[in-house]
Amino acid sequence: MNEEARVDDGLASIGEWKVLVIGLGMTGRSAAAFCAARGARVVAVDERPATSFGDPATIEALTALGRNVDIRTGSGIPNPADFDLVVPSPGVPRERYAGAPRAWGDIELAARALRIPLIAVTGTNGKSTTVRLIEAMLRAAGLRARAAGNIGAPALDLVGEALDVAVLEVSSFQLEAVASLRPRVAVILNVTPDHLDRHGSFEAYVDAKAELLARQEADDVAVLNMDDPVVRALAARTRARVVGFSRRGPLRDGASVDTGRILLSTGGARTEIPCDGAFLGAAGATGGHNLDNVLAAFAAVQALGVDPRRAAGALLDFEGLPHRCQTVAAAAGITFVDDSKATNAGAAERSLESFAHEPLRTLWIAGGRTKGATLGSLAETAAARVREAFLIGEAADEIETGLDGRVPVTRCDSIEAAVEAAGRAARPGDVVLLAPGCASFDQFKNAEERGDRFAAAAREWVASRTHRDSHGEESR
Ligand code: UMA
Ligand code: ADP
Repeated sequence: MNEEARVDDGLASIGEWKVLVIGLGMTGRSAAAFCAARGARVVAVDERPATSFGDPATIEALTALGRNVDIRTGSGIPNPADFDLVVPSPGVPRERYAGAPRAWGDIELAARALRIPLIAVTGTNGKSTTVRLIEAMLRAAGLRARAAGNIGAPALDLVGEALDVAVLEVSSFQLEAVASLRPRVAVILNVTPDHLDRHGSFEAYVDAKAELLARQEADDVAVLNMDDPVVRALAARTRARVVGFSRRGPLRDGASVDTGRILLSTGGARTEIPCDGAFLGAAGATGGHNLDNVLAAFAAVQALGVDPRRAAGALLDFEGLPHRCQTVAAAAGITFVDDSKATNAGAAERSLESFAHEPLRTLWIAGGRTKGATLGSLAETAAARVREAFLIGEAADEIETGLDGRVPVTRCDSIEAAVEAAGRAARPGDVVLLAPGCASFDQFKNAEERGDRFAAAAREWVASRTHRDSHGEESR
């Protein structure tokens, strides 16, 4: 069946269906509105009571839905088998809608409705940064591009927009509820243990990520990280043309680096991009993971037929995203870096590698809520690079046990106490790095709030230090 016919079939029937939307967060609200606008009879349910939807904008959005949608809050989930289609929100695990005749998440609905090429990005870390890079690069090349998905704007928001290309950030949760998703360009950045509490095992987590490639065909492109053995192995699970990226060496078909240049090789032709774009330079300077994101983004836009030299213009004013390795305060040679979005061991390890150029110059603030994975090689990296760890939250015991006496540990009740203690221990040339390696939900609303609290405490420390210094008082 050709792509157009399949798309029409899927969405033409929705008007005759009973649809169950589970969850009334941003995804559920967008999905309920989308299905109701196409004539479906929609029941939208959230297990939270109505009283917990306190934010006026959310209540307004729910009220607007109410005209066409049967909204049930604080109630159990009806039998999925009684509906033609179930649209689970990403936070809803599979077993909650077992027995549904069809389970299409918002990404699946959007993929059916959007008649433009999709670039879809997944991976354990770097998705949001890469998606924003790709969006900026496509725009620099003159295309109408917009990013959505797990980045924080529902994919269905893109339907009806005048766009040439959609850039979707897709999480492993969202990939549990796809059926026909076939991105023109699929990007997999890296896969290291995360969300194992939800998926049950690393293998199941990898399988979810592989869904992005599963229905691609020979005229599609899979952009894969050749430096990551798990991702490299996924090449065997797609029919798409594989384009690699690597920081370690040149590739026949893909993106790599050479001194001062990015090399893009495709079908025997080679394009060289000088590393003089500001973000390119910064990515190179930290030596690290952002270079992966830049390489992946170049490979993705080139796969869509965009001239990478035009796209490179976007890197001049791309500043990276907040809470990802962001310097938030500095004084007396001591730098405070907010990498609150490092919510798993893999991201925290890359972070320690980026900032600890000299061994033992890093004072590391870590901890929070774990997601079922162990520290793994993060413990060795910390032992080699961290002078002292300041542990917060539920996971403090587990991290201290994992470090096994190789790094001195101070327990702190709050992030403010951790900044204070790290500030006391800091010497000129040190980095106080928040790279928690854990989710934030034990002590904060989200990772953004955790990062903001860290930054505020760091600025306060800097202000009081400057005050003490200017009054000639003892600073330590
Ligand atoms: N709910 C139920 N029953 C359940 C589970 C949830 O009723 O079994 C209800 C909750 O009470 C709540 C609603 O569902 O009211 C929340 O749904 P949700 O958790 O799916 O959240 P959304 O607001 O729809 O946001 C989701 C993503 N959330 C999750 O994956 C948990 C957002 O990613 C994403 O930005 C948004 O869709 C738009 O695509 C967040 C995230 O943490 C940022 N993602 C994970 C990550 O990046 O690591 C995967
Ligand atoms: P995601 O959307 O996958 O969570 P982000 O771009 O928001 O990715 O970054 C999340 C965390 O991962 C941050 O701590 C960031 O410093 C780190 N990070 C970014 N890119 C990479 C990468 N390519 N590899 C490993 N870690 C990365």
